Amino acid sequence: MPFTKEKNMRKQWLGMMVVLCGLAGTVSATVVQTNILLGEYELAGCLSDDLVNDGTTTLAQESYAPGWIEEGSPSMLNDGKVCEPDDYWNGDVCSWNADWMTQYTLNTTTNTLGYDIQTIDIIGGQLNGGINRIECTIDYKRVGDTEFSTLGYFSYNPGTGGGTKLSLSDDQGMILSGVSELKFSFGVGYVIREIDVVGTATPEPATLSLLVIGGLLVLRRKR
Ligand SMILES: [Ca+2]
Ligand SMILES: [Ca+2]
Repeated sequence: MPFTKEKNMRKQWLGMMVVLCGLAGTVSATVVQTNILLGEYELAGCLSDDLVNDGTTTLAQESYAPGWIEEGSPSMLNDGKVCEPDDYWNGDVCSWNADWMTQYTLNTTTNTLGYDIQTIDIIGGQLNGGINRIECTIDYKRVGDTEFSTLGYFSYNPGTGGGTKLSLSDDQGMILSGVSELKFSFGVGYVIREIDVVGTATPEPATLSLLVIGGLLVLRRKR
């Protein structure tokens, strides 16, 4: 094969790798927010096996900003419950009177590429139709990031009714890829009961690797 032709083929493969890598890193085409309002004395259900739930192998660490908790505890935000059986009125809520942040570090020891996030649900509301608005800024880090990036500020204030749920998804099926940390920042005076983050370990780019290896083998044979 003439040298220039081989060089051109290498350039083509390099270009394809760049395009494929770019596609693999594409996230968050459009985040879709869905608001759910239930009646008084009704609460949305939650998950106990999501990525950030207490006790799951995918959650490595959780931390909270210092502040004044008015009622409950931030640990109630990921305990897999929305109420206590013996305290249906206000059990399993976290409310606070200062700007507040809760942060979840995902386990990247085994899943070294982080996690693909499909949905994020924030569940809140007093059962008597009292405070049920949800306003939250969500920040994230991907594996290797030193600084947080902002996914967005999301709010839902129905002004009436009981339990609320702010649900985020993506029109392409994945909100973020390769995530290692998530941070939820709230303002003053919310009643939040659970944060569910659904996702899976970010897969090895097996298809991409096979394509690249295959291309290199073809080039090697033709030399
Ligand atoms: Ca949960
Ligand atoms: Ca809870």
